[in-house]
Amino acid sequence: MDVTAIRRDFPILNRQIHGQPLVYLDNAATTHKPRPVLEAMMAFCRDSYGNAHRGAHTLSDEAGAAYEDARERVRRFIHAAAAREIVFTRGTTESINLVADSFGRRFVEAGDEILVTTMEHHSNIVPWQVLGERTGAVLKSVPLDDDGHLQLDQLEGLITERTRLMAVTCVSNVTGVVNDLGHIVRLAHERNVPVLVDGAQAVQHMPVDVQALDCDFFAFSGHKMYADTGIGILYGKEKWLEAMPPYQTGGGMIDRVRFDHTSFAELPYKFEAGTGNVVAAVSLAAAIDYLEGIGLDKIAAHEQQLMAYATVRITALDGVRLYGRDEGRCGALSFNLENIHPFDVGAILDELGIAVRTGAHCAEPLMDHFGVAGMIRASLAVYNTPAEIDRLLDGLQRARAMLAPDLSVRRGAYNAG
Ligand code: C6P
Repeated sequence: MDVTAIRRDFPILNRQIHGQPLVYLDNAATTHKPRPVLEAMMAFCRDSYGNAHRGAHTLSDEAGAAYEDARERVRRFIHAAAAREIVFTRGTTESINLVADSFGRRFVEAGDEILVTTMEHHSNIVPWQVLGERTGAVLKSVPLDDDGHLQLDQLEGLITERTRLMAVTCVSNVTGVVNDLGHIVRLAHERNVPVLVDGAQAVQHMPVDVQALDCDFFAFSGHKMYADTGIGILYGKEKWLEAMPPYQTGGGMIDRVRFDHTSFAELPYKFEAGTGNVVAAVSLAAAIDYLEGIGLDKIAAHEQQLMAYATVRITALDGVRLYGRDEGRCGALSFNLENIHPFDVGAILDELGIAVRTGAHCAEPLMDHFGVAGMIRASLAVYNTPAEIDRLLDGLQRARAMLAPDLSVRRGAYNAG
């Protein structure tokens, strides 16, 4: 894989930040867009823009065709059986809210249980909690070991005859831990419990096959995989989506409207009320083309190599605490420097042109598990390089020298960087 050529596809990587070349290591928050994605959005807006599935004219037809073409590319990308199973949403958060609301109204009652894990992003906790408040269902959570990995030996005991659904992330947005979804789905299905997978931190890093995985729902966002914001996907097995009531109502999701009764459109339109984000859908199709053009396997190999390098270098820092075990870490790597607040490190790194995320990463139960208020997170994409990891390390050494000089002097690293 030619990373130099790939970097040329991303105009924003030429930005200077505070007079320094940008090092962008906040890809788990959102990724940047390559030229083919920017150009596809521009070409659609310039030449074919219209409201999808709404008009009798050519531009509306072209917009509708672009929207459905994007749906079909998403279907192929995650290997779903049918385009009917691909619902456009605003993002992972809306996809999960859709299931919590709609599945919840049809299948969840007081005393039932929803099972999540302690490493989930807030978007895969709060919708279930709110469902519990509305219905009287109970939220349970698979605990973590000291390294922040799932205690899978507890899973069997946590799935009961009242468990209505299990919701679990494929990859942690904090530690980069990749969960053993094959095992989880098998165990849940043995007890007739459907599984929702939060794929927000997976699809950009590894090939995904929802049929091989056999999950019941799979959610992800376009903006974390080189497409635009405002587009996400909910994959759901047809048998569930057919049984679930509409999430939002209004234009586009109806079959027939009378004041005494409304019937709803077929899948997937039943779940797509209002005008969809056609421009972002076009960007998603282009992003999928881009990823597939490089090859998900090649991207995964490049990122794994880079992650191994970053892990070795960060581990070698004095007074560093790295979270999660090294094996199989994917995309994100989080750590703290002894006696230094992560926000201060983030501010100094920004002055040096280096973008990382600091804070709780929308995963407060996970922060509580580790007993910290926040962490520094570096997260990788296809365009990152070992030289950028070196810049990060120089920046971290400089931040530590400024913020904890005693520790640095004691360890002889005051002048580093
Ligand atoms: N995590 C991060 O910096 P949305 O905002 O709907 O596109 O994605 C929500 C979401 C759900 N699940 C996981 C595992 C995620 O990582 C995210 C988004 C970003 O970690 C922004 S908080």
